[in-house]
Amino acid sequence: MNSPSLYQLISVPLAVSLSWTLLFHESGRADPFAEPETWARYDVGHDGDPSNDFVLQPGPPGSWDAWCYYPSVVNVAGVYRMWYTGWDGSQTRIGLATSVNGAVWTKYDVGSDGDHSNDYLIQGYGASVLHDGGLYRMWYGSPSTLDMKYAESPDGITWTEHGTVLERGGLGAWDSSDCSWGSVVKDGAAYRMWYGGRGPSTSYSIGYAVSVDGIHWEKYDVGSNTNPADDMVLGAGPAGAWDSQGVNDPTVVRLGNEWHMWYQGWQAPGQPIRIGHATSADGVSWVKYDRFADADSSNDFVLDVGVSGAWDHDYVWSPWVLAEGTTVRMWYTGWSDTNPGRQIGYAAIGVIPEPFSIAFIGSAFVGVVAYRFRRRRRHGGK
Ligand SMILES: [Ca+2]
Ligand SMILES: [Ca+2]
Ligand SMILES: [Ca+2]
Ligand SMILES: [Ca+2]
Repeated sequence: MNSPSLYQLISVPLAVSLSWTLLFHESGRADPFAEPETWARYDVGHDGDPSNDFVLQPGPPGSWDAWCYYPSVVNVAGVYRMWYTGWDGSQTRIGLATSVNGAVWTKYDVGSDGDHSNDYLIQGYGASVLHDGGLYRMWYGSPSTLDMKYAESPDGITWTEHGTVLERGGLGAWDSSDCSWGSVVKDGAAYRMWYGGRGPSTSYSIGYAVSVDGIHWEKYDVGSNTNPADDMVLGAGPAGAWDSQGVNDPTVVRLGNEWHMWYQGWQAPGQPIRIGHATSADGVSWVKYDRFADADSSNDFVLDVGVSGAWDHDYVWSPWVLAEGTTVRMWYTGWSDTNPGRQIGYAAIGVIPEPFSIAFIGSAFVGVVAYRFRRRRRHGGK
């Protein structure tokens, strides 16, 4: 599986068209890069009430999507399509919802029968979908084998499964117990995947694989030592860090000449799960964002849990990010013990789209959210 030629093939530097910085300057906004990176949550109902701010309604109790989580979103011709995971208490399946603004979603009615009980498309969890060459292509977790399967669809609705394309590592590998939670990006002639995994005695970390066709993948060998124990490219932070116990569920986009990853991290059982951000020039060496530039890694998450009473007061995780012009959008999973299902929320940064500016969260923002993607060398992303 170790083919240097494959890496040589995809290591050609990307052409950088219009830089992210330039886009913001051309937008005419004042100081859009001030710290800290601050995401605006969408206020469902425009009522200032954070208890109702999930954008995808869960199905009825016992239904296939009584929990809704792990969103993957693409924008095709101005319509957002979200594949999300549903849970009925015993199994995970993937369904589809559509939206024209990212905030108001309509679930796809399989069979056009008004019956929601059959509205799932495929067994699995944690989809990553690309619209690629007229096809929808999905990489997703296999509930039975905890590795990565692949499926194709002409319309995003009817899927043909092709089985496992990324297997768990062997004995001693960092990802010998779980190898899923992917984010696949097409980059010229190459496909790049960042994915979550763990071993029997290791916490979740994030690895990297490349492919020329999206089907045959080669895991990246960190250290070029043929040792799969050290092949994670982003790991838990040091003691005291907000993500000291593990990281998972990456979503990766390219902005300017850098890769940007948002991911979930956590400190300890019972502590919040939050969302953080890292950047990389090559997809392998990642630098975690140092919020407030204070070399203190306890505060480096970029999306904190919601306020008391919010629908997402206890955990926020599984981000999915789309960068579109001067707006970066995030859909994410949230949970609170007063709202015990799993639901999907929506946040944005940059030039905030219209749904946010109508009646945004108190006085926190006035149309534009200031932020900055800083690069601070800290603990090397591992
Ligand atoms: Ca609200
Ligand atoms: Ca139906
Ligand atoms: Ca290695
Ligand atoms: Ca910090």
